[in-house]
Amino acid sequence: MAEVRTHCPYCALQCGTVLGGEAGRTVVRPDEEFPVNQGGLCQKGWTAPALLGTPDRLTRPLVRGADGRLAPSTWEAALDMIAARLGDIRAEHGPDAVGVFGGGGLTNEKAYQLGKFARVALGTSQIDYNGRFCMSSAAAAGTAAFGLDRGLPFPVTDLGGAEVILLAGANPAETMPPLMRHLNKARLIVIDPRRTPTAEAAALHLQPAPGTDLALALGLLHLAVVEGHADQPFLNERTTGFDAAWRRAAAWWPERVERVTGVPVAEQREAVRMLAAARRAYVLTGRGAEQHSKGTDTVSAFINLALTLGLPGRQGSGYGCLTGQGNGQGGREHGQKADQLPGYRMLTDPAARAHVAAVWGVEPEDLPGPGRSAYELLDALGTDGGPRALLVFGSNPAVSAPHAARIGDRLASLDLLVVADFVPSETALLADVVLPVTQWAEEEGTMTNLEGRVLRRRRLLTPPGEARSDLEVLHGLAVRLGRPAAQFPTEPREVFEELRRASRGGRADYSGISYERLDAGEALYWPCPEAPGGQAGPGGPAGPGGEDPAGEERAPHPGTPRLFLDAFAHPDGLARFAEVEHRDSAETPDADFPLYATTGRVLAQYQSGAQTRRIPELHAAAPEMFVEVHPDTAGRHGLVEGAAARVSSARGSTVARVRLVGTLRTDTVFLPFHFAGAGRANLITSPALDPRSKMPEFKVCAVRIGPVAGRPAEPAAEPLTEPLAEPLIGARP
Ligand SMILES: Nc1nc2c(c(=O)[nH]1)N[C@H]1C(S)=C(S)[C@@H](COP(=O)(O)OP(=O)(O)OC[C@H]3O[C@@H](n4cnc5c(=O)[nH]c(N)nc54)[C@H](O)[C@@H]3O)O[C@H]1N2
Ligand SMILES: Nc1nc2c(c(=O)[nH]1)N[C@H]1C(S)=C(S)[C@@H](COP(=O)(O)OP(=O)(O)OC[C@H]3O[C@@H](n4cnc5c(=O)[nH]c(N)nc54)[C@H](O)[C@@H]3O)O[C@H]1N2
Ligand code: SF4
Ligand SMILES: [Mo]
Repeated sequence: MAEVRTHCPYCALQCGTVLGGEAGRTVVRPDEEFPVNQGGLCQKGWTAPALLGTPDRLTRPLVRGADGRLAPSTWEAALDMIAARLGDIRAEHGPDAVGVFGGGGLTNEKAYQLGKFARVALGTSQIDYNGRFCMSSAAAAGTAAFGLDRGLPFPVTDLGGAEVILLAGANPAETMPPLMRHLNKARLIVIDPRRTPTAEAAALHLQPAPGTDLALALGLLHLAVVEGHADQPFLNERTTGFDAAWRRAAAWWPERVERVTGVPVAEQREAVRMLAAARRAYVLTGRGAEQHSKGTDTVSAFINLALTLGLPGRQGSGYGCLTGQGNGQGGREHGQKADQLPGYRMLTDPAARAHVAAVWGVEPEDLPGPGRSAYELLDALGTDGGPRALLVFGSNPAVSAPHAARIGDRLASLDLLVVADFVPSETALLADVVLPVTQWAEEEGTMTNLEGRVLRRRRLLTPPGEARSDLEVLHGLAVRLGRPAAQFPTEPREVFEELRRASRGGRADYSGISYERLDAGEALYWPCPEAPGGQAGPGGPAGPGGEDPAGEERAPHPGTPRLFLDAFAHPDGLARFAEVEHRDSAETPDADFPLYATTGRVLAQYQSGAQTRRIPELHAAAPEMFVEVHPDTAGRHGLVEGAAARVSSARGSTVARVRLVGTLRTDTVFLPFHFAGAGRANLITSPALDPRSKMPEFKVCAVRIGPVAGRPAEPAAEPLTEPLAEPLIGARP
């Protein structure tokens, strides 16, 4: 039986798998040798092959006809039609009238090519991607503190050597189960308003009100200093800016923190004592701390705490962000972000523009400037001055964007919506043209996991029907838009070779990484410049590199598993404290909307659910929208276990089945965001954005909750929400 070593198609852990069998009978098992999952897989990984042959898999292009229905078409007709309409829209409204929305699940090659396609073939500045909704706050704070943003600047296996790990707003027991093998060796401190399975596994669970982590982190820093745990030699030698940060934290004495967060003083003290007493400790953040209108400052406050204790830049300790999507790390390095060029370069940097323009064979002045961030882009669709056409690759914003009803209206107002996907996602169902693409097991490429290690995705199967790879789609469109065929290759390896050159000398330098080295089994973490070993300081990004004539004789650069051990990546080598202050969430409970709502994930569903809702075993495990409510709160609002509830915010409402959870805060309800239609959590979420990262406030809005009108306050018998959207071939909703 043919077998390939590859990786799970879902989250950033990118568990190693061995895939075998043939179309219709593909089987997966964990790769025992891959150190991240060490033979483990979660339920989603085990069942991933089921999506390859899902009954409503897209295998032919679909074009919406004059009757308003999507109907099968040919690739020629579909691509010709898109190119012609894009041409008209550009001629009438200019190049920025076309927008592109990418995804953190795309391979490095696709993410790179998508950014190049937008800037070179479309000439538009209007490109961003769903990673903006994911780890952008951590990226902004990490870059500011360390000069470089690699989610974990150390291998995952290092976590197994820690004595204490603080998890702020992360629930890996459900979102990355195999990671718990490493985490469980330490005593965990979990900060989460809910008593999650991760919190159950913790030595200490701090349960703040949603949106108050910034005050809590300031308070922990306060205690660390007044109780004498500041690492003074480390502060002097390796950091700058402590005094300004301390001036803020000095005012956050424990009783004040308890008043704002609800976390008792004794628990704050215990957390600081545990961290300070550990010889090796980590502070890790997840979306719970990051998806706020103050997400960047909140992460900065946790980094301040880690720096005060002297954790970052030391082997066996540190700060990290648990990046989420399969290629959430690589997806933010190669230029699909509004302000970025490949190699994690900035679009506003003249040297970066000159370097990348030379690789692309264009003039630097022809590269557009930075565009709108993800929510701002979606919010501007079809408005005066906003894009009139949108191409979506690897996202389902009709379900996953905040204030989803508004975004649904914006998508519907476009002159042209094109969605490339392998399933009829809720966004695809709104499109004028749907392009069927290949899935993980049918394609080659690379992914960069949450530790910055570059991995090979390998092909086992031939694509079904007429499905094409995203690279082929971009090629077909670029050629029709008048670009030379050779400028948009369709072979992933060829694209990667170009990506290497484009990233050379950038912050995320991949120039020393090749398919050959990866296929030979090397574990390569960026930066990995083409210069031989020792040319790039392990503490910082590679220099211009790659041109050392002696390089050929010496061993190639080994990559950089651990960053910052000698120096942080700022020019002076010092880490920077951030002067941050607590502020309220954009919305706090009031008389009309007396409760906090927060949102997140369950084990059996992935993201917008477009993939996992189609897998019978996962659907059975998590079939419909629910809302977690404390029994006292439910009682006050006329709800019982299993009843149909309406949860309403200032923007709209969603329908969910009540789950009584005695360990939840009484002022908070929780909703997963994996469900579609009337059960979308994002019908209620707030589009307030972080001013720096432009991260939406997915984790806090103010709501009221009650029985669905006309229904008795008793357990509802029938399913509340449809698992899948309307039949594919149908009128535009
Ligand atoms: N099963 C599953 N796994 C996944 C995914 C999935 O969709 N499903 N998605 C992947 C992706 S893209 C990502 S980004 C990661 C996300 O991984 P996580 O960050 O672990 O996931 P979330 O459930 O979004 O948020 C984590 C926790 O934050 C808590 N929280 C809510 N509000 C607050 C707050 O104000 N403060 C604090 N401290 N905590 C708060 C929630 O109760 C939740 O338990 O998961 C990845 N893995
Ligand atoms: N309320 C609330 N909303 C949230 C969050 C939250 O915690 N709460 N979390 C946010 C976060 S962290 C994230 S990451 C986003 C994710 O939200 P989305 O961006 O909607 O993520 P997915 O559901 O993974 O959508 C990916 C889509 O692309 C398709 N796809 C997958 N791989 C490929 C590919 O290689 N090529 C192409 N063309 N298509 C592909 C899939 O079938 C799917 O339809 O949601 C955000 N929204
Ligand atoms: S933890 Fe993530 S990568 Fe591993 S099997 Fe589950 S979804 Fe796949
Ligand atoms: Mo994410």
